[in-house]
Amino acid sequence: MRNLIYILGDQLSLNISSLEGADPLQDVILMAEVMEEATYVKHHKKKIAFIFSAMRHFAEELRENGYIVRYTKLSTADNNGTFADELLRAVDDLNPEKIIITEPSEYRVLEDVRSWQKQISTPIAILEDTRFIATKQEFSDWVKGRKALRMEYFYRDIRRKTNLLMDGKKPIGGAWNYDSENRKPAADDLFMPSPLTFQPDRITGEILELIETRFADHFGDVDNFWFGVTRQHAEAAFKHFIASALANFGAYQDAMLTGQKYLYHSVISLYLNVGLLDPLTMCKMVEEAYLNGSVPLNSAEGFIRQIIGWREYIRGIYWLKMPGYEANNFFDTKRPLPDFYWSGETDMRCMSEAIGQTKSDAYAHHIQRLMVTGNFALLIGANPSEVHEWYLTVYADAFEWVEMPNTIGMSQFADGGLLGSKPYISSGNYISKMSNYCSECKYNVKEKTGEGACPFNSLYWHFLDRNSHKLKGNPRLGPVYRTWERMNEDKQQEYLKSAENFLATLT
Ligand code: FAD
Ligand code: DLZ
Ligand code: SF4
Repeated sequence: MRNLIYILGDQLSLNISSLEGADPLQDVILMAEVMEEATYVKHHKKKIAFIFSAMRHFAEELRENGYIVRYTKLSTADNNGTFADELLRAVDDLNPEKIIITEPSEYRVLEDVRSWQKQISTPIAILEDTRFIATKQEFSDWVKGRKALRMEYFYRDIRRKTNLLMDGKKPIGGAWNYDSENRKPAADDLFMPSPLTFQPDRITGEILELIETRFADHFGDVDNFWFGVTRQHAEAAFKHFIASALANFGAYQDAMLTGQKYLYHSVISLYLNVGLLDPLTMCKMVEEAYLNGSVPLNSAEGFIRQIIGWREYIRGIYWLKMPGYEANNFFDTKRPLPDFYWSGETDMRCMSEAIGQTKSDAYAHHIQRLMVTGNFALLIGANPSEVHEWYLTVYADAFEWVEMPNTIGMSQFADGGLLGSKPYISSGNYISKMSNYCSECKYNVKEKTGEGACPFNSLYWHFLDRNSHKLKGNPRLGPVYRTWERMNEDKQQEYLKSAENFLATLT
């Protein structure tokens, strides 16, 4: 036998670099469901079901393309439970000339892969992951000589590089972004699309049974599994998004509504992150929808920016700062995450909605993650590494390279402002403006202090007051601090006392 090609659970792409030049007659592809990966955090049940099912369907796709696949199921009798053990077993059985693997997306696994050569004499080739638009090298070149690493400037370079929505050297429409048009609250009577759903087939059915027995103590519901698990599913889901939701994506990107889990979001991050969709192809489809007049520019540009801007930038930051990024704790906070992050049982309507749908569907959209659960964790002074572990556990799209900078950097400001120019914090007012949650909440968003008042209101000032030595010099927070200082002392004390009382109730 010639080469043994190892494909990991988020490398489910036919154009993955490890398959380039593969010989279906002589090479063997190795894929393995391993307990170590399924339990390094106690992933949401639907996330494990999705990944295992997508892996098994990808193995079928490879076989249909003529490849020989050695696939270890979790239930295989001699599965020793780690990537390395499965490799050693395969090498013993097959005696390959060479092992080929595309570099893992996470530092933790990359370190593991790098250590294999010490245990094995067969040469191991670790290839670059070419499925991103910017290479790691391009990102570190972009960083050189810059004082601030703001996404916007990186994004503009990638727009130029990809030529997406460009008119020569200028952005189509004359502006690089249309954020000012993209902050509308949604009304309940608007037509609400929903993502394409899929019935579990025999393969997924078998996995769902496995999850019920082997991962019963993991977070989340496994019933009503509706995710796509094949490339065809993912492509159909994305086309459905373009046809039914993209036009409104821009305007209502930041909106939240009770009972509406998805609004006009694409719900494709899970497919994209495991390799069932290709980022550049997706952006070209969105550009085409704009050029043929089906969607407005603010939506097309807004969506493309998420993919070629935020997603690529976040990956760049991860590799720039690993290892060690996870240990950042700028505010030096230690509070454990309250139990209701796992149960969803809280009187705060915004939190119970966001956590409830996280539990049922392993999904919440960006503003729920950033301005509800993330905002609350930051305001109460939760330990950022616990917050990071929560986000990594609960979302179907969560892989450390994308989750960690979003949590440690964007949401918790634990890196002290490498990624964001100020902390994403708000009082209840922002949530009230962007959602209808408050009208159904036990707390009163208009009340500033006292038992019935929205907790976000006093926590907001408590956060600013207790961190003023670290934040007061931040020019973007100047006006807020001036408002705080103008308040009379009794009022300030009322806020602080109210927040203290609330914090004392948290378990
Ligand atoms: P849409 O709103 O439809 O956006 C389209 C696509 O843009 C997404 O599918 C995603 O691929 C990309 N995108 C948008 N924003 C970001 C971003 N900030 N970073 C990277 N890509 C982005 N995204 C993940 O893919 N995995 C994570 O583990 C993850 N963890 C997050 C944790 C926190 C605290 C926060 C604030 C954000 C996190 N995000 C994460 C980013 C974002 O919330 C999700 O990508 C998005 O909600 C996925 O839903 P969607 O597919 O409907 O996205
Ligand atoms: C997330 C995940 C899970 C739950 N299980 C597996 C698995 O059993 N086998 C596998 O190859 N990949 C799995 N994954 C995805 C990996 O964690 C992902 O490929 C690595 O994080 C890459 O660094
Ligand atoms: Fe959330 Fe406060 Fe509104 Fe209740 S009143 S939903 S706690 S923002």
